[in-house]
Amino acid sequence: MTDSPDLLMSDPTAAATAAAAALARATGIEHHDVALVLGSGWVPAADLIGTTVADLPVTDLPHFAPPAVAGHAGRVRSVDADGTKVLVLLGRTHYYEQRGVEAVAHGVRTTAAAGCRTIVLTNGCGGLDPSWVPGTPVLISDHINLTGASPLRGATFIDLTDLYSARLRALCRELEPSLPEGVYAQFRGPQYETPAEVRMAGIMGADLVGMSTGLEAIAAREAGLEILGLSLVTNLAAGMTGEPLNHEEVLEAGRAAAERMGRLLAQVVRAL
Ligand code: 8IG
Repeated sequence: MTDSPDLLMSDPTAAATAAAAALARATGIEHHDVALVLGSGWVPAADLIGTTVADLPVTDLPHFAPPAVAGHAGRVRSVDADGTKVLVLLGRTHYYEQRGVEAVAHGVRTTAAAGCRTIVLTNGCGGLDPSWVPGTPVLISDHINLTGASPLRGATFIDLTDLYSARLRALCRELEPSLPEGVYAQFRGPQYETPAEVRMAGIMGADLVGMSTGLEAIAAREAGLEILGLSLVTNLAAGMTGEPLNHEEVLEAGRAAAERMGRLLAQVVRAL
């Protein structure tokens, strides 16, 4: 099928193949090894991962949407981490942008088409454990998808057991034994939760609330990628502190944690 603006909707896999081909042309790197998606709070850590080989706006690649959120950079980078070729997406398309699940999954599918076998999905999120102060990194152990959506089409009954690789979580805990684990509940957003929704998520078994990673993880599993999920708790979830939530606090927690997260990611991509 030839490329056209409609390809993302008619054949998302072909759209990802087209984007990966454009990426190879733009970066000069034919195949990448590891994908890294940097969410809110993680972008300042990007410079610490390795040597930047190429850096371009995602909109230079076919079927990528421009970033909708301040603090979501909308760039793609090829980084060399001691020989490991890391494809870094700085920013992502969220489901609440209403561009469809195809746009949400396009970045993940492009990394698979670019040769990646492993993907590290990061996000900024709200935490339900009061001991997790803003700036605490948490390994995602599982998720609860509360969006009502899926990136899959048709009778695609894929298994989500061990979606967030136990092997990769164990590897992270070898690097940083104090890393806690938690279940991530994905809400549609863009509004933050009500305090009652946060209590509901806790009763359901969630420890983290966010707006991104679950749908991407499902698309990544379908694409055959091994998945590591890392959340940065940038705020306590709504209703837990008595203070309202604001986006500036999220960005500040990311800036404050950048060095620690950068060091962690640099170690992780080298150990995969
Ligand atoms: I950063 O408290 C960030 N993203 N749903 N709730 C949800 N998403 C978030 C939150 C939060 N903080």
